[in-house]
Amino acid sequence: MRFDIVTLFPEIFDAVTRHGVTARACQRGLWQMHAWNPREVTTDAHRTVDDRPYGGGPGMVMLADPLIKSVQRARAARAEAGALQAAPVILLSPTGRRFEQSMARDLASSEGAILICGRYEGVDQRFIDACVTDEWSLGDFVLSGGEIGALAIVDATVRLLPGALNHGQSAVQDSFDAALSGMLDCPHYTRPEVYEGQAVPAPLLSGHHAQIARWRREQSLRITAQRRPDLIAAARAAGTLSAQDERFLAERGLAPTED
Ligand code: 4GY
Repeated sequence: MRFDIVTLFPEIFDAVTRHGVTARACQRGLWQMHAWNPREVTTDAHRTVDDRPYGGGPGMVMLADPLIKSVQRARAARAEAGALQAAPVILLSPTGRRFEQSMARDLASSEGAILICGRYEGVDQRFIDACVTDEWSLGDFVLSGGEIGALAIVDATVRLLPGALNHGQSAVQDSFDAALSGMLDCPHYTRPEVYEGQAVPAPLLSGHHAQIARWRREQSLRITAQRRPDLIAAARAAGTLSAQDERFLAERGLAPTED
C-alpha cells in the first residue's frame, strides 16, 4: 500500500510516518508514503504556486500546472515501483463526498491513492477536471488546507492493514465496524477499580464473558440510540438488531422515533 501526497507542506505528514500505529506499520513495510511538493516543479524565479482568482474576490487560487505536474510525478513513481492499477486521485475538499469507514476499508484492500491537499481559497477547476477522480470531505467545516483530511484518510486506512495493530482484535471492535454492526463503541475502563469515588461497572469485574459481552452491547445500544438514532434505524433496516437488542431499547424507551 502506498500513498502519494501532493502538498505544499510535506512535514505535516511526519505525524503519521513518525508516531504510533501508522509509524510502526511503515517500519514493518506494510505501507509507504511519498510527498510531492508543487513548489518543486515550478520554473519561475519566485516558485509561484498560486494566483489571483478570475472574477475577483478575496484570496488566491492554486495554479493548475504545478498540481498536474505533481500528479504526473506521483504516477510515474508509482509505475516505476511496480504499481499494477491506476491510483485514484482524491482531492480533500468540503464539497466532496463525506468520508466514512467503508471508504477506508476499500482503500485498505487497494494499492493506495494519490491525495491532493489544496490551500488558499481553492484549486483551479481545470486541474480538477483533468486529474481528480474523487473528492472526499471530512465533514461540513472548512479547514485551511487539505492536509488534515489526507492525514485522517491515511490514518484510518493504514490501521486496517493486516499486521498494523499489535492486538489483532482491536480493529474489528471499533465504532462502525461490522463486528458491532454499526453501533457506537461502549465505554472502557482500566485500573484503579475505584477512581475518585467512581467504580468500574460491576459486569466488567464479573469474569463472566457472556455477561461482559451483554453489558457492552447494551452500552453500545444506549449510547447509539441517544447520540446517533440514525445508526439505530440503519442497523434495524440492515437486520442487525437482535430481538434481545430490540427488547432492551424498548424497555428503556430508547427505540428512536421518526425525526
Ligand atoms: N472539510 N474535508 C476539507 C477542507 C480545505 C481550500 C481545498 C474538509 O477535507 N478537507 O476543508 N479542506 C480546503 C481549503 C482548498 C481544501
